[in-house]
Amino acid sequence: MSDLTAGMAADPKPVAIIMGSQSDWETMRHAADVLEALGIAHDCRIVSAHRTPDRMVAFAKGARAAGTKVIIAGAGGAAHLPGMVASLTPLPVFGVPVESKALSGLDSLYSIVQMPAGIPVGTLAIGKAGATNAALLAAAVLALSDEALATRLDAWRAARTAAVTERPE
Ligand code: RP5
Repeated sequence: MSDLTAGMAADPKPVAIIMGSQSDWETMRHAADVLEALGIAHDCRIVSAHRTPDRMVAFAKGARAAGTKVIIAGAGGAAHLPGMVASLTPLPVFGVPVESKALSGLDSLYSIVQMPAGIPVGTLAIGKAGATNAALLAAAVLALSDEALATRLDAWRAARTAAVTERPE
């Protein structure tokens, strides 16, 4: 276990949200909000594939031993973080393409979604919708072995259904 993940083992959190930059937090905070609402412990970290590659390797190699079950990785532009992390851990990795200034996130999406066969990254939509849905997918995975969480997730979904009015107001 690395220095980076050593602290995580004492207080294991099933979901790790990582992002390439502080600037990604505006998007990735929506994943954290959903996990918070569902009562899922999570850890949020800035892990850049090109600015802090050693941190990325230490995180990815130590994540399973640290008790992480699912990784949500957000990045923008040449967004190699989710794929690199997926190559270093057997844990499921959900990638969130962050909307970029230059190409509105299409660059991020293409960088994340086109993984060659053998190293999967579950790729979500660009931006807030993707971050939100990454958290919901992580919750669904964890709910397979956690009945209490499955009940909370059902309630969360039922509340969303109930919030849809029959006619516009
Ligand atoms: C990527 O470059 C990050 O994931 C971010 O989306 C993008 C821009 O980063 P900053 O220049 O805002 O730090 O590595």
